[in-house]
Amino acid sequence: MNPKSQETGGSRILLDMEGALTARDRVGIQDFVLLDAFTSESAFLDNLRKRFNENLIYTYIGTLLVSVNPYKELNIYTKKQMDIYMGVNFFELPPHLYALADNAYRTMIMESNNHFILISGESGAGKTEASKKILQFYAVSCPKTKLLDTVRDRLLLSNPVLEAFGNAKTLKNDNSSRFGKYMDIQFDHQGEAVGGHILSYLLEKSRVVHQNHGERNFHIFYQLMEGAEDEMLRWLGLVRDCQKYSYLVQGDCARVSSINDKNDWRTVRKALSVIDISEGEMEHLFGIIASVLHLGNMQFQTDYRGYATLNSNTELHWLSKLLGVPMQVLREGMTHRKIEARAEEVLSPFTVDHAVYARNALAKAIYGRTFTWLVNKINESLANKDSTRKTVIGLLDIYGFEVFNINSFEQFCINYCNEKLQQLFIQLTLKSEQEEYDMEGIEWEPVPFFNNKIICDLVEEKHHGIISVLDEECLRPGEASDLTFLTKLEEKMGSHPHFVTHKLADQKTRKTLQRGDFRLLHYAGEVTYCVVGFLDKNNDLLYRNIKDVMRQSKNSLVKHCFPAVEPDNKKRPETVATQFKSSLMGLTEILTSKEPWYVRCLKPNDAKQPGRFDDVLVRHQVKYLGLMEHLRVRRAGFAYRRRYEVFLQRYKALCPDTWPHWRGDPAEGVQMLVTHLGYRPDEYKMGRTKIFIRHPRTLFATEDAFETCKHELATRIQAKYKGY
Ligand code: AD9
Ligand code: MG
Repeated sequence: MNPKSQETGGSRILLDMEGALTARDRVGIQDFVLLDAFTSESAFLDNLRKRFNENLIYTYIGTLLVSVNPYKELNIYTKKQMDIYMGVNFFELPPHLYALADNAYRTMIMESNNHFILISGESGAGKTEASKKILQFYAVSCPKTKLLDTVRDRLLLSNPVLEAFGNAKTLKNDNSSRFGKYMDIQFDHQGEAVGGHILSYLLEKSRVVHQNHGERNFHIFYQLMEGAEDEMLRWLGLVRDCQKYSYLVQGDCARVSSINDKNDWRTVRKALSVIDISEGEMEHLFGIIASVLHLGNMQFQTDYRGYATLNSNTELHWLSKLLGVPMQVLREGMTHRKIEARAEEVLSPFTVDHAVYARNALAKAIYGRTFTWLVNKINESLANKDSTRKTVIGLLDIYGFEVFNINSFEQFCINYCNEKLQQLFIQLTLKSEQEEYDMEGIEWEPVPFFNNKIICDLVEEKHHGIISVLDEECLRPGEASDLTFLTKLEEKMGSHPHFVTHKLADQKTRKTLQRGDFRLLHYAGEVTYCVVGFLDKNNDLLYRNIKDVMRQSKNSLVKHCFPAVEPDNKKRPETVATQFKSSLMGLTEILTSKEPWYVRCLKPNDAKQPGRFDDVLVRHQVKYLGLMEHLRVRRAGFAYRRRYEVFLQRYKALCPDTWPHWRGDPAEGVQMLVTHLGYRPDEYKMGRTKIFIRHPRTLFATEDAFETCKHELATRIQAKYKGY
């Protein structure tokens, strides 16, 4: 433990809290749990607002951290601040991300186990910023005995790279994550960051070919256009003008005041080389980005037979060069598909609509596969070759819940993912907390809460959920359509309390729905989804002969992305939604095997402005994130619990009756120990297998006493052996 906390006795903690009390009227309270009279939503909100107005954006509910996006730079993320928070217990300093990060880190070291930090909140609430700050804290503040600067640089610089390729400006957030990211930071037994591993989840590929008004494509396209040297652009066959590229103009907002694409380009270039992407690979990588833009400009016209032909050879020329495929092969691939007829393969020409569809599918596939390649490259560079046992802290930063005027398959997946994370949160906190008290025979008042499992089931249940119905329709090509999908949903989900359509709705609600819509009542609010495109996006079909064309590429990166034997070369590859569902199940498994920490991010206003705290908006988030329920459970319950054996093993030196060995029943030993330490009866309860401690401060005082005891023991041993 840090020397700072050795100086800090339990009484000092209490003094600090009293100090906080006197300042309460101005700056609010830093932990909702520790103070009385905080049970109403309005009081909760008052406290958040007060603190927000004082630039105090963090508040605790026990060990959960609530964060309100300040939408302005605060001077609280400096190296000095990091040093202050290193090794100091919760509640000794104002709430901070660093305190949470540091406590997770120290618990990991102390207990040799794995942890994760779940960062949640809606789009624009500050999840990605929080995850970056935590990563910086670990990279900068952890001990450095070996020369592992490269690992730290790589951990940090993986961020700008993935953001360039996986983030974009949306109407909600100028730097919106369009993929989910789970990152393990690996630590060795000395607590040094020695490696990392990233898992990415469902990139929103459709953005490559289509953006809504006011939104952009992925940042990397604009960075390349703004930042690349003239010579590079010439080599890629590009001109420095976004307006010339069909895939970049649809949103009509290539420039964003909060984004400096030119600077970001420099950062990304540098970062790519730090994560071990060679010059040759970079050439291929930007060749692919440029080829996506050329694909977007490829135009077709109808020939005299009604089939698609290419308008010009310009794009074909550049594509052939950049993708390393002969022009003729590419031309054929873009305008025909191969079909099998009587054991023979014949070429069937596309109509213009078909050709545009195939072109967009190729652009999405190339981009999506390149993104996967990039994640793998980053993982190679973060991999720790040393085989000794490591513990990890996982950081989860995923796309937040979002509602637009028109919501499609992408929002359906994103919101489903948030629904799953909320379910996990409920399971790990509210539900399991209550179950544990029951199991341990601890008396307490159960807290009612809304369990969103019903919505998760509606989406994902085998044979009955929305995803199953969607997959069934995807199995009936030619017969099924987005509208037959909707009809099937109406048949199957008709009476579900969280599902409604135009046909099923009462008169009042019907007015708010179109015929091609279905509405889900999510935990975070209702979202109306337009079914158009659901089948297509779920199938994510790429014609086989286009894949064959890509396989002939001379470009090693393209070849890598389109291997001769595809991993999903089964008869019928899994649909996008089903793959996503499985990957989320995998994520849940990863997370449930670790110790959780939570950061709940709140968005103070929809205008992305500093200093504005919109009560209605924040109240809604407080409600759906279940913060009040969490507070009630925390207030009714016990902040810490330890198995008797673990507790006794750690603190037995503090009591002459349990030191050095306690041979009796561990529960009796713990009882003896806490009586000796002077725990008041209302401070703890003895369960069947664990001791439950009401306030963290009680445990901290014990921990401090333990540190002092260790220190004294070490001094005594030193003195004893001095003479030898
Ligand atoms: V999304 O679900 O990926 O669309 P996030 O990740 O929750 O969303 P993000 O972290 O990207 O939101 O934050 C949005 C913007 O708010 C950032 O670009 C910053 O401009 C601003 N922000 C967020 N957190 C902070 C902060 N702690 N300090 C200053 C912040 N600005
Ligand atoms: Mg984000």
